[in-house]
Amino acid sequence: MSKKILPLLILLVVVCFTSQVNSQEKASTSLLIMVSKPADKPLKVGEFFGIKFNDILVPETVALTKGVFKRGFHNPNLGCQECSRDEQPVKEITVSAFELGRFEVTNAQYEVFAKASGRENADWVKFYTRGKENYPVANVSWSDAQAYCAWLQSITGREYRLPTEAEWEYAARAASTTVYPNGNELTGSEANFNRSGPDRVDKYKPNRFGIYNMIGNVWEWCSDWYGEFYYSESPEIDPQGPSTGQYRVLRGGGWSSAPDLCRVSNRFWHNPGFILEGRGFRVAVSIKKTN
Ligand SMILES: [Ca+2]
Repeated sequence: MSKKILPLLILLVVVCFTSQVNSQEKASTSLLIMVSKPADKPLKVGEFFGIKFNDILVPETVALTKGVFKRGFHNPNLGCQECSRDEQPVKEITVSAFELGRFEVTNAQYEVFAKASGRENADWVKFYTRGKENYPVANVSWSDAQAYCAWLQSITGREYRLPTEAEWEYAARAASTTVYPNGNELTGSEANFNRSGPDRVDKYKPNRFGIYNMIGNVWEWCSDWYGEFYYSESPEIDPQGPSTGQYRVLRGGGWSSAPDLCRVSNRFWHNPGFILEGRGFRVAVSIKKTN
């Protein structure tokens, strides 16, 4: 009898052990899903966009390969009213591989930093409504955005920073050569513009690179100083903007912008301390070159 029972006992132990391992794997996976829910799916209370680094919520990024694109306004025959000479001349620009936030930085992500750095009572809070954790952080200055990136760098050891203007346009175009990423017109089903407030960071379809809301929702701070004539003199590989200046660049237009301001080549600027409701940002991460 014992010869018959022994194999059954062994089988039972193996089944129990396997079940425990599977449940641990499932628990681990569900923890990951909790913070990196696929976009366009409803989030439950307490679920936030982002990934966890040592249990700290940080933005999810998309790795972009090195590429070449034509920077500037390519379509002068369209008679754009808002196009200015700062979008000329059109040049082929090479951008090295880098990572860019899949979404604009959210209130939930920024709040972690605000608590850690004592900025809980700063201007961004005046615009932050509870329940809007997955909306873009707004009312933040270029200096606030820089401080957030520096904090991310300090806790992760990764080179978080703001994207350059060239990186921003490369990612926003996603290989397009038109006025907007999907053509020469922009419709209300593609982006949040001409409206009264922000939308959740995954509200509209992503572009060809899998990145959301490059156009509209919040204007996005870039790392560069603004230079009106910079496109005439800039290097063609990884331009970083003028070495000095008075204003920092913003791109993409925001929820209250007219469509012309949301053109993918449009350039805007503010003092680095300037704060307004429709201004936010997304992060970039440098990829170390191996050669
Ligand atoms: Ca945006």
